[in-house]
Amino acid sequence: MRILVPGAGGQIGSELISAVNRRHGEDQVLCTDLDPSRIKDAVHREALDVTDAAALRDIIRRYEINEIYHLAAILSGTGEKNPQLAYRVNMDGTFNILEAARESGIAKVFAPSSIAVFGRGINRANTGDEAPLRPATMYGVTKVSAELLFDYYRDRYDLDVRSLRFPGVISWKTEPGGGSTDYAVDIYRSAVQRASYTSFVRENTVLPFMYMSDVIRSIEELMTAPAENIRRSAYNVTGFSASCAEFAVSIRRRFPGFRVDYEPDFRQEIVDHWPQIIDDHHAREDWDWKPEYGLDETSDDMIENLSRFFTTSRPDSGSQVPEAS
Ligand code: NAD
Ligand code: AKB
Repeated sequence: MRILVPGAGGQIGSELISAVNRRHGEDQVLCTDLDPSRIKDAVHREALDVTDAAALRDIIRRYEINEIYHLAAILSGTGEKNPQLAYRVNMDGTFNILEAARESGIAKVFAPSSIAVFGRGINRANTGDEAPLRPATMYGVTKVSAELLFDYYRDRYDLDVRSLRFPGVISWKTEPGGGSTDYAVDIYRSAVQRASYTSFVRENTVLPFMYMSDVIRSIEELMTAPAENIRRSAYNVTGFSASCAEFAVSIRRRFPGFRVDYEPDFRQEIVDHWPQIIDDHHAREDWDWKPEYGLDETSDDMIENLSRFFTTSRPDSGSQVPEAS
């Protein structure tokens, strides 16, 4: 056994598994989560709470793990409802992963960061890698701290840990897990199921996003890049930027009568601190990052796949795809 994927049942994990299986062979991949029954497409799955350092060490030893994709986390929306939980899972969990990796001589670790590392004092219209890291959420605080730990473990222990600051991730296979950019997934799920959607952020709120195919490719490209090309622990990456109104326009190309109403909630204040446009030129220069999906390509793929799944997910079809909330 070689690869461990903690948090495999989540939005990114549920799709990264297939890519990791393809590259390493599914027999070589152990997928874990709090509730492993949520994990699909895995030959080996187990329950693992990443805050339990002893259990993590035991799994790494038993399965002879030598590479980790650490996806277990509490995201920004859930994190602002329960900052103590976000601190525990994101800080203790990440520290436990890095310590276990150091102790066991793990070859490589991937752990995502987020645009939530940014906050006060940035140029939101062009946020580069070196912009100030002064987040306004507990989620952001834990992501900045994780990045500092990545630097420390790289410098002090020569641990090959690599990270990407993802923007809002858009995908159709698994519902998003409590982030403030979840509206950009929910809007598609509503579009294919009903004629309207009520957004929890304002119409003119612009944020950066990435479609899941680009997310998975960026992880693979980062993780297979030669070590000498990796000049920072965490890289900005982005796909495209759009306002909620622009999502609606893109969706109306396929559903002309689709209506969007706006009832901003506590997540509006969170995203008001985040970048609108990300400068990811370091990723482009160091390991040739280039996104493939813009807004309309994302809309077309989301609508096509969700339409197919919601059609086949009627009670008599046996599909697991959940209803849009
Ligand atoms: P998600 O919420 O969908 O999945 C996270 C998984 O972690 C869940 O399956 C959850 O059960 C699991 N988890 C929570 N607490 C745990 C614990 N104590 N022990 C083990 N597992 C636990 O999140 P995601 O969207 O898949 O995010 C994966 C990573 O990518 C996170 O680090 C997140 O911060 C980062 N990220 C995600 C986005 C996005 O838009 N999805 C954007 C930027 C960064
Ligand atoms: C969230 O909204 O919390 C995530 C993220 C941008 O990190 N989607």
